Amino acid sequence: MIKLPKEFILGAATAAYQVEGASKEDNKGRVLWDEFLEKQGRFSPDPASDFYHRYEEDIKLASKYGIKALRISIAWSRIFPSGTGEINQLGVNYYRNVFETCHKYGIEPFVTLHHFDTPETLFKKGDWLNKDQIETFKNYAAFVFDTYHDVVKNWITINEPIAYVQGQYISGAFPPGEKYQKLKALQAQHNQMVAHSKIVNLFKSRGYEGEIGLVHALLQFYSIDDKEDNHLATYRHDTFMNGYMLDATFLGTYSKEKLNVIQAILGDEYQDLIMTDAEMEEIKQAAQDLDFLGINYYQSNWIKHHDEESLIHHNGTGDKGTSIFRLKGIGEVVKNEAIPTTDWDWYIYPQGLYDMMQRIKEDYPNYKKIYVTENGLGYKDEFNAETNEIDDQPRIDYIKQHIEAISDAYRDGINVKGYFVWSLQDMFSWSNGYNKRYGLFYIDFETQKRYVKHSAKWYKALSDDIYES
Ligand code: BGP
Repeated sequence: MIKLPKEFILGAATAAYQVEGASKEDNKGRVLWDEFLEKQGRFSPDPASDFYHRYEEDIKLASKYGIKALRISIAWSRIFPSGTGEINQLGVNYYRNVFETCHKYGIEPFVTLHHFDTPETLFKKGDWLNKDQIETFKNYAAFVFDTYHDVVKNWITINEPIAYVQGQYISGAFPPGEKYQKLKALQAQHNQMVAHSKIVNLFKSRGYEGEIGLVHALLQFYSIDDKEDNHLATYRHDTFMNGYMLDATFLGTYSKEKLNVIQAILGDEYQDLIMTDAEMEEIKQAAQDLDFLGINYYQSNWIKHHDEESLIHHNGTGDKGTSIFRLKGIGEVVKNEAIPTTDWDWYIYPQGLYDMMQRIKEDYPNYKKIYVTENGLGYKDEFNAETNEIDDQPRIDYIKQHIEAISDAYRDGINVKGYFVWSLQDMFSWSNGYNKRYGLFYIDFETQKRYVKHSAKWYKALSDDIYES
């Protein structure tokens, strides 16, 4: 049975580039994706869900279906089209309107500053590999805090440092499309942690009202069997994907054990990983002051040792069974026939979410609060043209099982205070396009008409029912 505290927030999540469309409107600056998608020729980011023009309709729908909070990201390049310098007042006004509209309908905005959409000018200078971007990001954040602190009280610095750079430098599914570049991935993660920390420290030192957190993509990794080398591979894989970032987030340093693993992964390249004392000071300070961790959890993986050449195939089409993930010296993701998967080969395993929250509590007892900031099912929804209905029972089952895991975690003493379903409405998926739908609300991308899925109705009923009396 699901029982959660009265203050538990049931919300939904979105990201600017995935919902707004209007990528060339009102002086918006280009981002790293624009050229990449143009060259690829598979998908257009326009009009996506046309949230730029239809935000009021979507926020109103959200409110009608019991949603209390909405995760929205600000497109940095709507405010600073070149990442820095000149400010675009139209972008500034747009987000104020969005936040005020949230309040009009009784919805609390949770606002992410960076959700996979670095401005193109900065991307061309190296993105997070360029340490100068840290200061530029801080200036953008300072402007945003000053401008919206009256209407936004919950901030997220960066969305998923690991997933972003993994797409950029490991799987190649994100621009610039490089593969197996472990040093770049680790350096860019560290630099994001410095950027995140500087923003937290700025927010706290200026005394803004509200809370600030960081969102990590956390998959739980399990060894495929009891063999020692597979256990070791699982630890390496976990350190690369989770442990390295979690240490920085909560310990404010990289523990000796994690650094040993990173050193083993990088070999001679380890000496090229640059972390300065001044950066580590920022990280240490932010770890003490962080208000919450956002966990984006979709799946778990089973791992075995892999010492052959790296080979990754990203299933971006929904052709079940086509994923390959083998990273030399780290590990291989192997099939676990006992666990169901989605058409994109994502393992459906709610226990992994519970285990991850327990791990945070045990390994990092100084954590203050957890929100599950993304969780949902990517699914090829079928629209019934006769009834205009979308029966997405598998999504309902998925969400229910994961909220049950959260309820269990809360019962077991974990301070988890909110759940944001990914996603509010169907939208553009970075490397999968438009057939991988997540929304509570169906969008006909031709007409932009919204339809209420069965999951939205179920979510509404849940919102009336889950709270402890
Ligand atoms: C997270 C991102 C989201 C969203 C989600 C689903 O990593 O923060 O932006 O895209 O994953 O992923 P996908 O769209 O690849 O299915």
